[in-house]
Amino acid sequence: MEIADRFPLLKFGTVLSAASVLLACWYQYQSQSQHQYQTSSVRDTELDERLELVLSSLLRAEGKVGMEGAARPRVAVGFGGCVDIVVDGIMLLEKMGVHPSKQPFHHDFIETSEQLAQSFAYFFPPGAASERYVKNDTLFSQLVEASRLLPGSRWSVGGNAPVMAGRMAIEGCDVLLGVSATPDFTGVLSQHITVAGNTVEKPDIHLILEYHSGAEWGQYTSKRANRYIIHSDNHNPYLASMYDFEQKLQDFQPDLLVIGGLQMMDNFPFKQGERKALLRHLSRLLSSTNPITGVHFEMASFVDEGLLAELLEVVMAHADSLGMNEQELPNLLSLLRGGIVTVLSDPTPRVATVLDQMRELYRLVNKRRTGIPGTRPLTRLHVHTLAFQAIAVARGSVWKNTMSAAAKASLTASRHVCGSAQIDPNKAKLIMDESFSISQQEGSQRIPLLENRPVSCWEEDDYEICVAPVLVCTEVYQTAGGGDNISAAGLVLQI
Ligand SMILES: *[C@@H]1O[C@H](CO)[C@@H](O)[C@H](O)[C@H]1NC(C)=O
Ligand SMILES: CC(=O)N[C@H]1CO[C@H](CO)[C@@H](O)[C@@H]1O
Repeated sequence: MEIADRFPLLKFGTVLSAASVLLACWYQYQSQSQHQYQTSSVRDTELDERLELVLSSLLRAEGKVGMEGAARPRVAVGFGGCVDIVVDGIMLLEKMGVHPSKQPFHHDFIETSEQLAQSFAYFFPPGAASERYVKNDTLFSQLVEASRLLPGSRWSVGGNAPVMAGRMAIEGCDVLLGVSATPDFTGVLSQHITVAGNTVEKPDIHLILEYHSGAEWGQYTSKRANRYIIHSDNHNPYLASMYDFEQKLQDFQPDLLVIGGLQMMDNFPFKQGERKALLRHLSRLLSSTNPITGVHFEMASFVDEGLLAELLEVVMAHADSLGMNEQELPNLLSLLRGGIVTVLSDPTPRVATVLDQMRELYRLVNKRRTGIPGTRPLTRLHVHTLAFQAIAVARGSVWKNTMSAAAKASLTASRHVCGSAQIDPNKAKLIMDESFSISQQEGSQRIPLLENRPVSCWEEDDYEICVAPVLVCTEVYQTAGGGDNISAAGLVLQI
């Protein structure tokens, strides 16, 4: 049960503070763009040169670690997969006769078209990504049917695990992928990916309702481009591929094991005890993993506190490495601090804010795990945001090349969102400031962003932190799947 239903005031508070954060960002953005506008004519050439220099320096940093000649790293990735149908969200809602609701509301799952209208009205104006389970087969089938016929709709292989697996195969790894797949699905995967899992007749389908910045839906206008995802998975929540994956894992002997896609369990109507049994099984699988195999867990958008708390205890506790975005970091941290998940956070946080949150997460997670048998200390934390990449790695741990990994993660973000392997500085901007403070604490050190050495790395306590600016794509091709491509690209250079 959603905690806000039990404490209505708390929820109001959360929404209120999220709204004021968003408002603050909006003003900051407004004044920044005005500032840019006034000075742009004078600085155009200077700015272009600066972006080109940052780009060439990032490329140099990425290229410092060559994979040529080395044996292909072996990576196992689970779980789940789906077919994504990407549509224009507003067009789909209009076609379905789902009218803008006057009562925006954040529902944990969707049962009626009225709830869909309320939920969409909640996330669309701020432009916050979200993902919801539809607990009504009739409604979901109607939405899928309508999407098929919608002009401009496109299909692709989706799901966190297949996207990460795909990226790693492209980057030179041999991959074992845990997924319940149809023969068609398996057919389109890279030859370097081996599928482990049961065969299914009908794939799970995810509907990706995309909208651009400034899109209008009745009285609502979106502040930034993003997506609202709905699904009604039958296979993914049961982690059905886990058993075959587990068996093949013995022989595969991966250098790295990556777990993601567990948000498909969020708010799924399991029978009593079913979810717990599945997670117990996964927990045993992880705790019996060879200690020389690194374990990475990729966070996602979770709203079910019970699930997230359980994951923290039985799944994440076995991971040496965690990956997440700027929404998922405060969400997990908030749970670690005292137990409430956050639904909306600042979509463009400052470096200092994120680094402070990372330090706290690192400390709290390691404190919880100390002395508990079967758990591993957290030695790597990667946070991907729109403006920058930040990776913290424990000194003396197995993770290598943190500087190059941060550069590669940053370049992958630009490549993915612009939809092109070549990055065009004319389609990019830097939104990170010319220098950043490493903490919000007064008197903290400031680090300048140097164009010829854009990735900054330094040591603190028992870990090293690297921060790389992102050349933010201004002509968006695709945002969905971004986090998975970025996280996977960063990991490849660190194993
Ligand atoms: C499920 O959706 C259908 C179609 O929109 C609707 O007619 C029906 O009332 C919904 N069922 C429930 C239980 O809300
Ligand atoms: C544009 C880009 O690089 N995105 C990629 C994310 O990863 C998948 C592979 O799983 C590619 O197909 C996408 O092109």
